[in-house]
Amino acid sequence: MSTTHLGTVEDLPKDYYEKLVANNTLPLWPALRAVLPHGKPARRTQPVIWRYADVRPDLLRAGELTPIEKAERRVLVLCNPGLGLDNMQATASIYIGLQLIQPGETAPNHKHSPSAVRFVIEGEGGFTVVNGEKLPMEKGDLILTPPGLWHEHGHEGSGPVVWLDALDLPLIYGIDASYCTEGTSQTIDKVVGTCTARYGRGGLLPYSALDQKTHYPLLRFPWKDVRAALQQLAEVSPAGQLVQLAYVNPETGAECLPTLGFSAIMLRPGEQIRLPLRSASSVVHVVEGAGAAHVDDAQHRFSAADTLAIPTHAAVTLSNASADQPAFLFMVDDAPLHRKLGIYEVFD
Ligand code: GTQ
Repeated sequence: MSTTHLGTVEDLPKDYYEKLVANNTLPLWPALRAVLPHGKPARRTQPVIWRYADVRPDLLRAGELTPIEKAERRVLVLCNPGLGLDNMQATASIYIGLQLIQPGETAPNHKHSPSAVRFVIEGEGGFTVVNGEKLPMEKGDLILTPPGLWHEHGHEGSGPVVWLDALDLPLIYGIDASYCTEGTSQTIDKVVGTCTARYGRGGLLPYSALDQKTHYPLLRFPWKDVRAALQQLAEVSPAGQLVQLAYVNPETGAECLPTLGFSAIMLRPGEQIRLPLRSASSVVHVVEGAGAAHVDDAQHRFSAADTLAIPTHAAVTLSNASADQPAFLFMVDDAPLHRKLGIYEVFD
């Protein structure tokens, strides 16, 4: 049974309603259907696309206008218009920014309660230091900066380095739990390549990991490995099956951060494929290739380095525009959060 005729504010005596408000109270029933709509969420998130060709010149200009010392992090935030441009939300739970660092610049050491990752878009010579380990940033690499771990960025190459930041900031800020601590530069106490050497091969772990788990063992996922793994997976996947790899914690096999999930998708030449319709929201970033995305009633053409917001409960079809080259996508979602909350659903 569904109630369709709930009482409104206008049904109530004005003085009664004003007294409720004066006492910091409200009647639920006029607003009940807004917060508990039937069947599926009332989504404010729009399926928007941010084209790299539009954002890149503005980001490079920020490099001229604002010295790094005046920015701490030189970032243009991708804001979903459906969620209010001031709120720094690509989807309701996911923050996305494009960060620029120029040669010789450093983004100082800090740690914070939100979880963050970097996904490298262009440039060579960038690095992030996490937990005393210097992590090289090559195009397409995923670098984790888990909640509460110190991290700082630098650039030893030439030309601009740009990466995509994904954070659970809207969630952590929304529960009044977002804060940051600044620190002096970290002492690097590990050899470059340590965590990928120890944990970077699926199915193999340092023997000691059987008895002693590390909280966040693998902090860098090189794109060259992900791309090769996708191609291998594609070879054994029948046509019509989505070629998608999850980035996981190699010790547990579970998602690598508490709230945000990461995956990579390969669209085979000419492939058109539906994503499972599910409760989670996501952001898709184009690593390589071009194509189109149908998201509910919207359609967007995409090309390399574009970024697309996908609302919760959205029907998504992706297609590769090339008949002879694969396309590669990186996806951030809030599925780990949904799973922890017990609200994760796949509808087909
Ligand atoms: O690089 O640590 O886009 O702390 C927003 C907040 C990047 C970072 C962002 C941050 C960072």
